[in-house]
Amino acid sequence: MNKEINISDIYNFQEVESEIQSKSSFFANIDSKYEKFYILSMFPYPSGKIHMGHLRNYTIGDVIARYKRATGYNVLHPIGWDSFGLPAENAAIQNSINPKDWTYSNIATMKKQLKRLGLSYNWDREIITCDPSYYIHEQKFFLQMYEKGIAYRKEKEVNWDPVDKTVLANEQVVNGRGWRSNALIEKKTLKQWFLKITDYAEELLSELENLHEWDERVISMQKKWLGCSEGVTIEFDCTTINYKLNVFTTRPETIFGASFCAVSIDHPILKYSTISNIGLEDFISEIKNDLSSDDSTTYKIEKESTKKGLNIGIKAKHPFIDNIELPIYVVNFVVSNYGSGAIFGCPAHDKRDFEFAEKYNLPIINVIKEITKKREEKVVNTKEASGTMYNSGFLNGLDILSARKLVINRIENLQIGKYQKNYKIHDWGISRQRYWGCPIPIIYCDTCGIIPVPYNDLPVILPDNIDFSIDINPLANNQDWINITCPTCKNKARRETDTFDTFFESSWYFVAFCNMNRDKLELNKEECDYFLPVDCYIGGIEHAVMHLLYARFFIKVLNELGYLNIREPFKHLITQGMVCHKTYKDKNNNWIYPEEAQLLLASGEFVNIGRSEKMSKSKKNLIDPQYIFDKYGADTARLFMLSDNPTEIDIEWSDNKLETVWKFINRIYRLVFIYKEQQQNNSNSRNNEDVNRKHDDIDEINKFKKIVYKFNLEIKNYKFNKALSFVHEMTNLFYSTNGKKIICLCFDSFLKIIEPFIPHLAVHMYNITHPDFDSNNLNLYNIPWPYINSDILESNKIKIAIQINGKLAKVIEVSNDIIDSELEGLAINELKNRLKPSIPQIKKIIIVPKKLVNIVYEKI
Ligand code: ANZ
Ligand code: ZN
Repeated sequence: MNKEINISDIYNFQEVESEIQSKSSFFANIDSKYEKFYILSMFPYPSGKIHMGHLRNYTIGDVIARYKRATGYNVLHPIGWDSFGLPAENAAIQNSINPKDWTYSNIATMKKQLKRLGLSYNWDREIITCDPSYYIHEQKFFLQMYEKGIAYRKEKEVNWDPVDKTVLANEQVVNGRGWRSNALIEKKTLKQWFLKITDYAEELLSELENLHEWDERVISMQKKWLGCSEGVTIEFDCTTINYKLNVFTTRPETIFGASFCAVSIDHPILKYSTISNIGLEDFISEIKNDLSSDDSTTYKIEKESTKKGLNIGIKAKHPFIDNIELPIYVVNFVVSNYGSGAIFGCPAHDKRDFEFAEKYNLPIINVIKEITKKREEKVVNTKEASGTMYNSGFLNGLDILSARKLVINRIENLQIGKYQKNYKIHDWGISRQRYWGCPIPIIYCDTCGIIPVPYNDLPVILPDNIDFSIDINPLANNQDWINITCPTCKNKARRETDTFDTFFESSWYFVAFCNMNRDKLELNKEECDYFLPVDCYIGGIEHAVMHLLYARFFIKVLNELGYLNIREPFKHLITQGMVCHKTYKDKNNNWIYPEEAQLLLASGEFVNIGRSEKMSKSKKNLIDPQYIFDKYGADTARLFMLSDNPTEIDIEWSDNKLETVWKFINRIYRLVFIYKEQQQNNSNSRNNEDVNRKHDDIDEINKFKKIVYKFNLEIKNYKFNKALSFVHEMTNLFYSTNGKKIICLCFDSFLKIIEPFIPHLAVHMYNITHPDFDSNNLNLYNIPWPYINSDILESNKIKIAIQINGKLAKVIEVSNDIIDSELEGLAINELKNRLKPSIPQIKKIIIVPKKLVNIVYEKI
């Protein structure tokens, strides 16, 4: 098939991109001949339009998907919509639209934008979580969890968001405020549904050790959130009453330094308090007051709030020293839902206890000779440090860890306590008093109690006819929907009106993608077994605890319910950096958009140009990605997102950079002219090839191969910015005098290499240079990936200096051909070894070729 292609001087991205997009679709089906690869970017909330963060996230995912496809994998690359949640409901209230209509119309807009980007999604697997064919499954999971005791209902004091009028999980309360509304959170007692994530705390913690391909920051945040402490309970006999006060401590070796005991404001011992009831009540309400205006959801008051206490008139006998009696206080820094809600205080070795003891004139007894004590430190936190015990009876002379072991032993032998592991994580409260969510499939009957909706009656569909004019959850107000006959006794009964926390949907959506038979109640086990786990998952670090922890928990449960063979959902986790932009304020100190700032500046008005921050609606430092697609096209947008920085590091938006990328795209595009010219020359000279020319060619071909070899190493590790620097080198080679001769021999490989990054241009250039290319089937599947053997490298060695924050750390000897990411890897290892066990936040890595690598970091 011969065709005439119009080759313009400037790449006509509009025409080319839309043609190629209309002719490409991507499917994934079980095929045991191929190894599968499941690549997933965290699915979007359909807020209205694609923002820069999406663009970066999906570009990274798509490059990986295309690269894996090009290297022979059967790639699953799905997309869907996390479409339940509050914004739809708020929009409904403000603009009187139905949340469903709002959501679906946003989905339509955003889908168009995603298609415009040329993302190689398996659109046939698209899911929308607010669709009953999706949530029917999670209603079933919930009922099965209920049968197994993993889901339970309990009256509990919960975090109440007075603005969004709903309960929030602890994870959704940040510094005492609602994560969405920013309202001060109140405490309320409500009957709520919970999932027993605490039963899985131990596995959630221990399995972190095996997630070698996860961002270490996420691992450390999850560890912190799970909050495992090993310690011991100790019973203190009380003096005046027959009561054993049970305390929890992680530092039992400091017991000889104990000078008081303290309990939380709702501890049962307070019943026996000998002080006046009024005094006690006043104190407790004072503390409660402080708490509600404070961060009441963290487990301990770690903030620098003043320590307050009240002596309750009862004393506790020291378990190891005769005749020593410790006063018991009710205090504001011991919480009821951790350990046993009671402690012994050791002021010499705990900061909070120290402050308390100073205020209330309690003895401060030092029991550890600290080797590394700094002179100015009053309190020595010796948990990890070294030291020797003194003032400590049978523990004298021992180091801290041996003392800890010995005292635990003694406590257990005397049967006054037990070794105990505590986790800080609480069960996951999943009830939300909101309309736009998945209905909890439960019925309440006055006679029969809690009755699960029978499986045959699933899904419980969210009703459409709702009234938003009343200021409560409109479901609770919808009598038609609420009233139902009890499936057991056939009397009148009522439906549960709470809906699931929307994290319920996102905890398993990646499983739903492996399920093409949408309308059935059964998941497709064969597809789940073939495609899961997700091989590479990409999203922002802000999901480190909630989503990523809930999803891990959910998969363990689905495994136990027999749906899945896996117990961990995500093999490799990439946490991409943010897209940042300068911020602007006008003379009245209001945030303004970049365009407004330009206009003001042009007319000589005052604009306060602030530092670059994550693009956000509130600070108005946004650029609409649509602007890039319209002006430069999808390939430029993609390349911009990948060029500058590694995926984990923030990128800075700039028009100039975008312009540079656009120029580079055109420089690549114009290689077709060189190609055509050389093709012509070659066919003219075919009959009189001379030997010298051949040698020249081999030299140049080897140059090309060497670049490809290095490129391959980078792309294999998803170091896209580095890989792209080799695409620059290849392009330069083709423009150089001798390179021009070999362009025809290397061009197909070159196009194959650039396809994952700039798929439209790659296919278009192939189309131009191959007159017999089937223009109905525009892909490069027939070109093999250019794998190059390492013999191509030189064996010469060079010396490279590793610097850390600009200071020389080490000199190493490496191959002359070492690639940047290998060098970075060596520098990062060096840094981590030095900082162990803390984890560095790497700010940047600077490489001076053949000389040095400088790694700049901050401790986190
Ligand atoms: C005596 C002691 C001596 C303690 C010492 C610390 C240092 P982590 O490690 O975070 O688990 N604690 C126990 N239960 C508490 C509660 N309900 N509210 C507030 N604080 C509580 O913290 C464990 C330590 O926190 C325990 O060890 C206890 O104080 C305190 F030099 O016991 B320790
Ligand atoms: Zn009944």
